[in-house]
Amino acid sequence: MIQDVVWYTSIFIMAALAALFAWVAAGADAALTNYGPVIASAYRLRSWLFAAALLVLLGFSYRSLIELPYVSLLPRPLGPVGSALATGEQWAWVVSPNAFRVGQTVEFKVTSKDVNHGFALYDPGMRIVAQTQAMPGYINILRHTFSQPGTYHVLCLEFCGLAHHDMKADIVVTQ
Ligand SMILES: [Cu+2]
Repeated sequence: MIQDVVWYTSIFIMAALAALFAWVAAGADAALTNYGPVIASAYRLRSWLFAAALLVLLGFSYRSLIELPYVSLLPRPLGPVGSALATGEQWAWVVSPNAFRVGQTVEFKVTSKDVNHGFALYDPGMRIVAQTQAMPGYINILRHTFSQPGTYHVLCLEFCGLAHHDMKADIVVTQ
């Protein structure tokens, strides 16, 4: 249905454009010999368009750069920030410490002992709430504020070998 509407609309617009081109072509040999004023006004319009485009570009650049450094976009902790080290290896997660309080913001320092892993944090209802890469030789910072009590789970999101599915760790969050 919608395809038909788009199709007939396109046909109509193309036919109208073709008719316009034919009309301009038919009148092309009519006497219009003084192009000077036309060229001058076209150049004026072009200058205005360039200035407008520059203004828009500068506006968007300012708006996107003002947030730098983007660290400020991390969720603002309500209280003190806890810290935990999360290390992935074939095939386990070691998260230390692994017990936190509700409302606590935890800064996970995520790394790997061997190959790339995907650090994924799941809430007690098995909904993913945060994730980052775990890479050997790098530490990625992941902040999460625990909003409900229960047992959270850490799983691997990147296929890393035979027992990839066995990479599980628990994090207990209490009131
Ligand atoms: Cu893995």
